[in-house]
Amino acid sequence: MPEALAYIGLGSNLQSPADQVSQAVLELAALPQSRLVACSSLYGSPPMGPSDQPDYVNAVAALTTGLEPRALLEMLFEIERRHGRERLQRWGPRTLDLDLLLYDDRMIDEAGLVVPHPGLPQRAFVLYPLFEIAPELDVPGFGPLAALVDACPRAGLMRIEHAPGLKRDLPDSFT
Ligand code: A4P
Ligand code: MG
Repeated sequence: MPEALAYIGLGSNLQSPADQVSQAVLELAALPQSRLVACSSLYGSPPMGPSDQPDYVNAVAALTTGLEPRALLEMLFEIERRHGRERLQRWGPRTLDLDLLLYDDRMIDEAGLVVPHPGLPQRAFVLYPLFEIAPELDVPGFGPLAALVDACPRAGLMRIEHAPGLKRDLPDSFT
């Protein structure tokens, strides 16, 4: 089947968040029928939701993939499980959260799978890293990414590291 371009949001605020996110990027790169084509810097961000939890590390990765959206989502859950993810509290702390942000220009609204991810348009920790790797992007149903970024305050979001470890650890096919 033809390849799609998918964007994945990564977030962690437990057990060495930067390492969790960096490791997860490598696991995304290793998914079947898929190739990592871009990855943002890591960003530190204050928690959205309950404030009695540590700050988050967030990033966005881009994959070309032959996997259908459902199959890709299942593999994201599998990576979350490998990182010891427990679903305890909505918007609560987590070792790893992977969100399927975009899948080509598809709009999907099914039980358990909504694309574009509903949080995307108003979350600085998604919009800014996404803009770093895809400044020209149009978000289906929401318009130019640049306009969404302009309308969204940074809310304490800070770039902390430039795609750490990637050059060292990624296969040669990553250019
Ligand atoms: N789901 C539907 N569509 C999607 C999609 N496109 N990608 C469903 C991923 N999952 C999707 O997710 C709940 C359900 O969403 C899943 O069963 C899946 O089928 P979850 O990750 O188990 O639940 P959650 O994370 O507790 O709730 P929610 O509303 O998804 O939270 P978010 O949006 O994941 O936010 N603060 C900062 N600074 N940075 C963060 O990354 N993250 C969260 C969690 C809270 N605060 C944060 C951050
Ligand atoms: Mg989630």
